[in-house]
Amino acid sequence: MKRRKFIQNASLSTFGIAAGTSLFASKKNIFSSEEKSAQIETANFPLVIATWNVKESTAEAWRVLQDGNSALDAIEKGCMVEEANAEGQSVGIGGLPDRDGNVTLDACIMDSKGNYGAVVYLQNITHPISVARKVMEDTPHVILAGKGAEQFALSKGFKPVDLLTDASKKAWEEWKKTSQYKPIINIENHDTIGMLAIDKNGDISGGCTTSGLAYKMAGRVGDSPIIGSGLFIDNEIGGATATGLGEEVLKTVGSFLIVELMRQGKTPQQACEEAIGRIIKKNPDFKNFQVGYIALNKKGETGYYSIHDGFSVTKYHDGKNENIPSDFYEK
Ligand code: SD4
Repeated sequence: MKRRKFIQNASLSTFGIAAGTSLFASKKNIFSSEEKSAQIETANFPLVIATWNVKESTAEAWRVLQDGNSALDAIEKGCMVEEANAEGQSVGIGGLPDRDGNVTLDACIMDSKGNYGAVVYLQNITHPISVARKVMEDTPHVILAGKGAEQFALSKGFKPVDLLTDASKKAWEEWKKTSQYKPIINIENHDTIGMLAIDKNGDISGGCTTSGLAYKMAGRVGDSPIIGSGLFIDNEIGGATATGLGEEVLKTVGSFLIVELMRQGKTPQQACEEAIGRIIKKNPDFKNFQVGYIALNKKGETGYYSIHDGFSVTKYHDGKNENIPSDFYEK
């Protein structure tokens, strides 16, 4: 206690000595330079970035941001577009099932105040991102799982839906002929959504929604709904989110790691690269699986990186909605 107080006092007085004279002598200058930097930074707002090629989702999020709504609203509405797309086989309706033929969804959402809500192993509901938001806003908890999550969703007026489409059922029946389980690089079909947004006020929120790995064991939960792994936001610093083989993201708590690296001064790009490097160092099998990260900092700067070729991001900024290929480690 004493020591901490001493350190606090010491740093305060150091600040006073180092900056004191100019601070008080030129208060006016300080304010004007702050205003200047605020101008430069807000020029980057609003902005939305998401994993994979999901232009319709980012366009919806952008529209919500342009209307002056919060980053949180933009995230929910943007993610909902892909969840409702029955052709996408890794999010919401149409997602590929587990090995028993059940479509089970994971999602989470985190706002600029540090609030978080998630659902794991949710069945029969098209919009897990919205249920996650309800968990965050309407319950004293942060994660609801399985039947309990489904009952909660129904109690909130969500309609029960059969999420297994003919195309996904067919793919599952084909898979059953060999029942060979191995993560296939980029099986994600390029639409598992991790999304980060910064609104006009410079506040950051994020979301992540997925049907998880195709043909996973019944009961398996991935990184996407787990705070710090599939998603993390700290509105003082920035946010990060992940896609790919969730087990590897979970073991390295990837999104939290990226935000902490940015806190230490790394750019979003450097932080994503270091988080991928951490996985590569720990798991020599990295040639056989994919992980991709995206990150956004408080200035509206972005970064993205993956282990293998094939990962891309969609960024809506300055009126432009672009799908951009990511740089990657394994060349
Ligand atoms: C998972 N990370 O359940 C998810 C899958 C994914 O793009 O992101 N696919 O492991």
